[in-house]
Amino acid sequence: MNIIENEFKQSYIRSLKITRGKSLCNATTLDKYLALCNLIREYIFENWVKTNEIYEENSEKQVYYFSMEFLMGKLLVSNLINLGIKDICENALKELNISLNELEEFEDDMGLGNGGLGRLAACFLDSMASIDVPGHGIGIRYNYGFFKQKIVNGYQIEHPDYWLEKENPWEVKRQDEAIRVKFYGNVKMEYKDNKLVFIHQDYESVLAIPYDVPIVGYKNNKVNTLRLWSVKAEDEFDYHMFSRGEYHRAVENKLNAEAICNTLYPDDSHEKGKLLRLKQEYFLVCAGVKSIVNQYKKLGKDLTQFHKHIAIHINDTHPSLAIPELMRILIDEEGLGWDQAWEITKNTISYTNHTIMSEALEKWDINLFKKLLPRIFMIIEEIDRRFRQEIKNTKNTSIISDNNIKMANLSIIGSHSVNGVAQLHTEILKKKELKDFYIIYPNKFNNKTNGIAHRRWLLKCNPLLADLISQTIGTEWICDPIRLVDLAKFKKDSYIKEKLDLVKRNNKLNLSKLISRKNSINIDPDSIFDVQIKRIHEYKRQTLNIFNVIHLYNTILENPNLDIHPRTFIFSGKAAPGYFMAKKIIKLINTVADKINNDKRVKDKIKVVFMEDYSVSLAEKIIPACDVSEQISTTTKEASGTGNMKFMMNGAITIATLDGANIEIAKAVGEDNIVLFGIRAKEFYDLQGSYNCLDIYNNDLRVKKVLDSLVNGFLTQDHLEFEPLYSSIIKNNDQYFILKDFNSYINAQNKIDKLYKNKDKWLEMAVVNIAHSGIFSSDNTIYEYAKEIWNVSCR
Ligand code: GPQ
Repeated sequence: MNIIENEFKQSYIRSLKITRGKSLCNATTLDKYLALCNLIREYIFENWVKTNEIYEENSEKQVYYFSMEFLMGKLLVSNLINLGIKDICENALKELNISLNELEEFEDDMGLGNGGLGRLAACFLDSMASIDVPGHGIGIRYNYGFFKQKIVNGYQIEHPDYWLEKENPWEVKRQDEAIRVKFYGNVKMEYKDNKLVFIHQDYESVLAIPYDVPIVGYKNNKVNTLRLWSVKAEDEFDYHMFSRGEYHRAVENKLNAEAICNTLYPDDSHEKGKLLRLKQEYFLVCAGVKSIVNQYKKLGKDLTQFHKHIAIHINDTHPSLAIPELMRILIDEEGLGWDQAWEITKNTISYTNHTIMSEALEKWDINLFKKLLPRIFMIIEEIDRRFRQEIKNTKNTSIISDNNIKMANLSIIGSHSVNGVAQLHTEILKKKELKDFYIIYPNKFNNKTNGIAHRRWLLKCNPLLADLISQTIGTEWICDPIRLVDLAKFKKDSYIKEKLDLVKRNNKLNLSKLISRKNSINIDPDSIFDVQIKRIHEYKRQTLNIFNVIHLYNTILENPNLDIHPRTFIFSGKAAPGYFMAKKIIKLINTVADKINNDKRVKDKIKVVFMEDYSVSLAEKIIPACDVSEQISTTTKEASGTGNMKFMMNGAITIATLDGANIEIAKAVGEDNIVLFGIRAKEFYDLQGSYNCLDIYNNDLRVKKVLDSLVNGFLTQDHLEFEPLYSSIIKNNDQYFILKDFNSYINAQNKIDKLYKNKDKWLEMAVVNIAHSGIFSSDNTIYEYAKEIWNVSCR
């Protein structure tokens, strides 16, 4: 053991003593875990203070990334890696008979997000800190994160995720920086010194309390901040009621007020128009913007130059009230005129659109809105009025219409940049969904293809592969992911390919063990691991995947000697609690799994596994073990996808539709190194109106057999169980083109089987995929945001 490890050991024992009051021999897992976190905090805080000093001294422009979701996962090991002390720590702990792995397992996931959008925000924080962008997250500290999923009899059951049960060692509460947030009431207008002023009165207010989480850059001594806001009822309003003897109402009011931060809405890409959600959105924006303005003024800077020092980015429209809120502060509190405030606001704010699906587009009923946020409503009305005055035809572009406020329209009008998240998505925004806006503001629109934090999604989650890569091409790729391309030279190198095969086999063995523990299913680590893990959604087409499995099962029953390489189909993902069809899809997967896994006639040629409670940390275990990455959404529907990037980076071969970032992945690796299938965007649009899915159902016997098996008792005695899935396809004329793409998908799957049988070719494809995954690091994405949207410094 070297000196540094020895020092770490001593410091750790000291930390146990002074932060937990324990010695090693009577420390529990909680003590051991918290003592380690507390020690690491010390290292982090040193750099946190220094980073903030540098930002202030150099007066650097700061970026604030506003998001209702930050799906951070676990922080312990990622912090160790970024500090550059993981090995030291791991070895020192080993000396003390403590397993770092076990402590990592003990940590709760910070699951403050639903899926892609929230995880993107987390990846962006990692990259901003690591490439020296002065960029911070602003979010909500939900008491309950994304629900925990249990599978009971094949059905999803939701349980609360109380992630704060153990104290959270990664946050610092700063109640002295609380912000007052006002709801309801009315606005009085009066003239003061010949100027019209707006006074918000008779409001109800709550306090927003910030909790700061340090975001550690990779070995660059930079530590940025994720500021999460929690809520506290105002003491005085309790006090008045208590003194009037209205005890119960006072307590009720307090609980009501504090409900704002209780739970994350679990409906991914689906907007529900609920009052509490609107409260959450305004709460985030009001507290976030005000604290930025406070800090800005504290530094003595001139408010008219605000946009030159501050960039505010809104992650989808959820934080779009930042626009009227900044206007309100500049006008009502700082006394600026409308035009000047408007220029500052537009130049401060930029907006990312993450979907074109109409059910996800946020709109608020004006009556509900006006009541909750009277002053903000007035400002939105005025923005809309001025827009209508300036633009002639505003049929699709006005902010207020049909008694609704359209948040995407507000976001576009009130910002200087609007971006989509993959090339196809941005093209669809410009040419179709937001065409009328593109005509008005051609220069606002731009593309920023999503990316992933390659340090978490390769270096951390797949250490064996990371080591192999570093031994082969050096370690530059860790800070400069494009360098992964140097691996391409080795695609014919049998030594490297053999090693890669061993790494994959090892990861598959580990996952097999986990599946055996969790699902009590024994799977063959030498089978093809075919994986679809993501939110359960009709457009993501888990149904198409399971239809192929049923078809394959039918084929094996007809031909027991079918020559295929054994395959394990792995699924994981959560359905929104109120999404009936998605829950049926989970039940269908589990029903098919039960039937096939227990049918001796299948002779282990195929197995189906549904892993419960999908999360960031579970993804970190599944992805390194994957051979086939399922990215099979209906074309035009998946704005980008980011799981697709994680899989290719870990050497999986993608089976994909030409949708979202799949198209760019195909371009990067070449069509020989990905398996594409299905209709393309043009055909998708051309087919609208002319397609009839019954033509396929009646003419393709395989399709008929699969669909009928949902309702004829083949899968389950209960003929009604899957009837809704069956009839939704038929009644909605196969809205997601499952039947349309079926044949093409089956052929693609057969192609995968053939390719895998040539192991040498397969490994070559895997090398090419890893080599070309570097462009999908969020470091690159953030680099482009920094240069082209935010105009801030970076490495
Ligand atoms: N996305 Cl609008 C979400 O995860 N949640 C949402 O509410 C919306 C979008 C996803 C989108 O479906 C994926 O295609 C993207 O890759 C991801 O956002 C990040 O941009």
